[in-house]
Amino acid sequence: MTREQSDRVKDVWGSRSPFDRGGQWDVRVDVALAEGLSEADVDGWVRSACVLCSNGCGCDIAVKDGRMVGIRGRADDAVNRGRLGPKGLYASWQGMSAPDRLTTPLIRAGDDLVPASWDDAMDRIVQRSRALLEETGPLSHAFYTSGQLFIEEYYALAVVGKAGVGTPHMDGNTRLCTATAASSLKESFGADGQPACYDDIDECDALFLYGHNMAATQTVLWSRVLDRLEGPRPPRLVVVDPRETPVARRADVHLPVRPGTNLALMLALVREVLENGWTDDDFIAAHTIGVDELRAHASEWTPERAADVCGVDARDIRKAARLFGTAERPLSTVLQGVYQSSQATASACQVNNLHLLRGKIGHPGAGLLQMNGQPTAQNNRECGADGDLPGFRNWENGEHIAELAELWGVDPLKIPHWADPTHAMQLFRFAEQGSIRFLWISATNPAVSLPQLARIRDMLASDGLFLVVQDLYLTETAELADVVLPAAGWGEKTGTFTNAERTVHLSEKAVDPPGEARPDLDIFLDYAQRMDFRRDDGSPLLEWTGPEDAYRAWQECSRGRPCDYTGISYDDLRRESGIRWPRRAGESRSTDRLYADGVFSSRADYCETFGHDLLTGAAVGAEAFKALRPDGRALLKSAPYAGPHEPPDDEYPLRFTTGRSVFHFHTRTKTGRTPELVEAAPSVWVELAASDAAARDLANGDVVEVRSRRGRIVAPVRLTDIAPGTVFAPFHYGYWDAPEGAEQRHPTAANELTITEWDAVSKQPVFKTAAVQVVRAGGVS
Ligand SMILES: Nc1nc2c(c(=O)[nH]1)N[C@H]1C(S)=C(S)[C@@H](COP(=O)(O)OP(=O)(O)OC[C@H]3O[C@@H](n4cnc5c(=O)[nH]c(N)nc54)[C@H](O)[C@@H]3O)O[C@H]1N2
Ligand SMILES: Nc1nc2c(c(=O)[nH]1)N[C@H]1C(S)=C(S)[C@@H](COP(=O)(O)OP(=O)(O)OC[C@H]3O[C@@H](n4cnc5c(=O)[nH]c(N)nc54)[C@H](O)[C@@H]3O)O[C@H]1N2
Ligand code: SF4
Ligand SMILES: [Mo]
Repeated sequence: MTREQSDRVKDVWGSRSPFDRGGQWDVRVDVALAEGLSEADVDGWVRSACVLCSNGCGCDIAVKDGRMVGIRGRADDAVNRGRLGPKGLYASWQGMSAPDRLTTPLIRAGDDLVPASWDDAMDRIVQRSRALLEETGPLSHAFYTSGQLFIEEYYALAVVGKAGVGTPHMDGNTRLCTATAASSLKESFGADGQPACYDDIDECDALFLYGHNMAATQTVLWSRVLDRLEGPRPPRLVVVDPRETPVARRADVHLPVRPGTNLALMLALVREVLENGWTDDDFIAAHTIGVDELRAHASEWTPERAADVCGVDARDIRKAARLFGTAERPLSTVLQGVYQSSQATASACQVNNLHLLRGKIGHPGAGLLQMNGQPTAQNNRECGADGDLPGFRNWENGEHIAELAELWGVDPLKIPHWADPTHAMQLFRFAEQGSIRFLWISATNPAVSLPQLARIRDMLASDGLFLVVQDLYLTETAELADVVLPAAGWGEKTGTFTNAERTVHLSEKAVDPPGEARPDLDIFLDYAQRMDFRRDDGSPLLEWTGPEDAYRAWQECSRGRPCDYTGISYDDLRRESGIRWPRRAGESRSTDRLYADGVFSSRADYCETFGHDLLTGAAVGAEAFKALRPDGRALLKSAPYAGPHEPPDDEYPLRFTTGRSVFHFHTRTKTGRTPELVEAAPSVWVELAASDAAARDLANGDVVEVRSRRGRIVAPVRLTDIAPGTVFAPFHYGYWDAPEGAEQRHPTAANELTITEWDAVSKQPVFKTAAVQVVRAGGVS
């Protein structure tokens, strides 16, 4: 075991510990402490896991004099074996401790937000909420939450929204993040839930990254991959990304597809596997349905045709297909380059199809990860504070609704299930049209993260909308609120969450929150109490006194469902650093890989959805689904290629795509308050290919204006090996720390440019393809 207090800005992935296939990944404990402190100075270490991406690295928080003063990776944690990346090491604790945290509620007084007591702030909320419920009913209310709260908080919010208020207008930024991960798993396998696990990185002989820049976005997982790549018998690596990312640089085959063309490539890969007979016909016959339709969809997609559409070499498509088709243990991961691009669910489902065609699922090294991004996105999907129902229940299945009604002690008719749940973009549209008049936003910053920002800002600021924002900081969104509620965050409250491969961690309270800030759970429970929400027998709807009560209620809700938590208690989580679900009551081991027996979650009485047409999003419906008789078989689903929503043209000739930088998390509320990371990536830039720059007489560092039909940003150019015709900007740079007035002169948020479109099935917005023009910025420096 090594111990590193090294520089995770200069050395993002840390030292190598190469290992062989099937070997053990070594321990390396990364530590960071406030300047001048050593580990001996620390008063105590408190068990937690990092909440700055979906990897969920186990850690301990260093506490001294009642303050967080550092962090240390947990050597015994299966996810990271002690390692932490730049955000975990520097931003997790420093990002919570900035002097400008919200410390009291704020209420609107004209143009200003002024401090108020909790009673005053909650009274305002409850008065408005009551009046609207009486006047117009539950459809006036909406809740828009996060992928960054804890299980306990989501479950409370789900019960409040669905059984207290009774509104279908509930979603989260998980819609922007992993709605397609959920959709593709549901469409192919019948329910959400990650089939593979991280041990498969240790076991695989080929690794496919589809639109996933793991080196920047899950740095610790990439360390694990690097240690395989540098050990004996390394896996072959295939990367699909229009940019020459650090993962692309390590690839055996890099396919720099044009943004928005994934499905064409995926259909070509499917076709190659079918044509070359790389299929497991027994598995297909016993465990899948739909192979003939899939064959028909793929048949016209020769590598040459896909190469033409995607702008890549047909030989590389063949090479990638052969690597997949002949691998013993292929592992695939999929992320935003697919989920936020065109035909997201249809493209992601082709990854599932590739694995199903070869029977490569549920076995060591052979499987797939429809990845998550946010640390607790999985839990929002499980608990149903987004459009889903808790426990992966199916809103079209009356029995499932009855189970929830029983758990919550309310009439089944109270629980909205008469139509599709409202997805985020629709929810904001209803607010714009004025039918939603009460919007409660928690732990997300839509004024920077939603597409077409000018429109979103107008919507949030509109007089007819009562806006509650619950955050750590006065964000761009909070500034537009009628009531701002100061939340306690990571390290200041206790709760559980689940990473991208189903591993659950407990994060314990280490310090008190600043001022009067309160845990999100307490705030939701307080609202329920003040609203006097009750069960049908007259008792209070929620009688939980703290997180462990809420967690126990959630365990009960998960019983018998795919995400069964009944065998994972707080005490278990204090004993074991990270436990995978499902672990049922009485079990002492978890199920590491789902579907090892080839039995999927597609039984009609068990599945989470009856599915959709992948081109139009039209629901299949109970009767048609039952007629297919999936009965535990996986569904090989597909759709014809349709291309990007806004293809380039003469006026807007370039394809605009967006994403992340290794040093910042989203709208930078934490990383932008972390000195090491601000210094590493202080301001916005745009990436351009040399040929596109030359055509515009632009050099590295020249300041340009990028314009779309919806807005503009101003930024210096960075020349990179991005696919020609494509422009990339990071989406981290909003306006909370911009100098006064700069917002108008120097707009920097990528979402000024992005388009209001979404995937037909998952309803995930399309952040990764739009048409733009790039010109030298005139008069701006
Ligand atoms: N440092 C850092 N890490 C993070 C986060 C962060 O903000 N910062 N956020 C976390 C969250 S919530 C998420 S969701 C994940 C996201 O993690 P990733 O999905 O890895 O990150 P992105 O940069 O959004 O997108 C990945 C890649 O998609 C490529 N791409 C763009 N268009 C296309 C296309 O049409 N097809 C294909 N195949 N690729 C395309 C981009 O060039 C980019 O390199 O990261 C998590 N980790
Ligand atoms: N152009 C473009 N846009 C994108 C993307 C992209 O790739 N390109 N990616 C999309 C994706 S994948 C995502 S996940 C979203 C992210 O978008 P957002 O969710 O808007 O981004 P964050 O900055 O993470 O916002 C989280 C907020 O929660 C607050 N917070 C943190 N912890 C707590 C807590 O415990 N309690 C409370 N109440 N508040 C807390 C933080 O201070 C912060 O303001 O952006 C999406 N938008
Ligand atoms: S990889 Fe993700 S979870 Fe791990 S330390 Fe980095 S940001 Fe945190
Ligand atoms: Mo995300």
